[in-house]
Amino acid sequence: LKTLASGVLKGDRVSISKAISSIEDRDENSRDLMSELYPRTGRALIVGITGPPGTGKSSLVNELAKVYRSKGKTVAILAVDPSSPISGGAILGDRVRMLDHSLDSGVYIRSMASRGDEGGLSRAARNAIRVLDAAGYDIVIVETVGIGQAEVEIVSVADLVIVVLMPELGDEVQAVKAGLMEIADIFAVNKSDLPGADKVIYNLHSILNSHDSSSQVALKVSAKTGMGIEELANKIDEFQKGEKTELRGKRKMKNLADELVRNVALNLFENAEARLKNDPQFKEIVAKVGERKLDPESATDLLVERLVDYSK
Ligand SMILES: Nc1nc2c(ncn2[C@@H]2O[C@H](COP(=O)(O)OP(=O)(O)OP(=O)(O)O)[C@@H](O)[C@H]2O)c(=O)[nH]1
Ligand SMILES: [Mg+2]
Repeated sequence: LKTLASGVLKGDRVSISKAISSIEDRDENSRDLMSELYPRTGRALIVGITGPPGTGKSSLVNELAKVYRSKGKTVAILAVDPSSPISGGAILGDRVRMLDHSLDSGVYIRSMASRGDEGGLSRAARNAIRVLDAAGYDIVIVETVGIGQAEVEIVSVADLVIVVLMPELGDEVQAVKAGLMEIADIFAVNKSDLPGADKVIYNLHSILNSHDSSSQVALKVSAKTGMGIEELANKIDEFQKGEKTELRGKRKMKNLADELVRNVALNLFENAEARLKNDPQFKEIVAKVGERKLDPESATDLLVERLVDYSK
């Protein structure tokens, strides 16, 4: 294990891949690995990119990576797909587009997909980001597909969140409803080479103006023509250097608190599940509920009492 952690810290790609797999599997090494790596994190800029399917997130990530590489910065890209099981089509598509960087040792690309458990995925993604941070990448970009709560959860660990929209989507309002409004620092209206981008910007501004959103910006970009990409990278830089550090500090602490609460809930759930399955009284209680001698809520209270000693 010591060698795996030190391999990661040296930036060895094989070690990084093994470490992320260990975290995905939550195997017996993953816990010690995280405790060795965590003190060495906190250096990378974590950029979250999310938005509805097909808006051009991967294409933008690809272009952003080019900008950073031209400035000599190293980039790790984590593509997280909460909606599809392992190796869905979208991820395959991402892989193909990312071939632009396949021969560049300054770019590391990894995808993670749901194994049917969203909470588990965002937990694994958070720790995978930490591995990449500890490995020394200057920028860690996390791409998630979609506009749901799972994406919000995954991407909210980022220092900066970019929500990617496009013309003729009509989904701005939906994205806002799904909670992206609060977490977006930059709205990138991609495919602005197509007609209709101004309308999206107009709609966004009217939504932004009705909120306390002084720090949020909306930009027109095109991953296809390269329009606005430099400006997007500059906005990211500004954000990193900007005086919003206090706000970001607060956000980080809130995210950490949320993460710990979720982890505790997940661990308790798994522990309860395992213990109940091996508890002969559990079967009896289920039977009683089946016979209507006990109602489900009272049965639940009874079981919780058996499992948890609140006095501790
Ligand atoms: N016209 C135009 N097409 C673009 C632009 N950016 C991406 N596309 C195209 O849009 C399609 C989707 O691009 P992706 O980068 O895969 O989008 P995505 O948001 O990562 O997609 P998912 O990960 O599946 O949600 C592809 O066919 C791209 O070639 C752009 O700026 N202009
Ligand atoms: Mg994509």
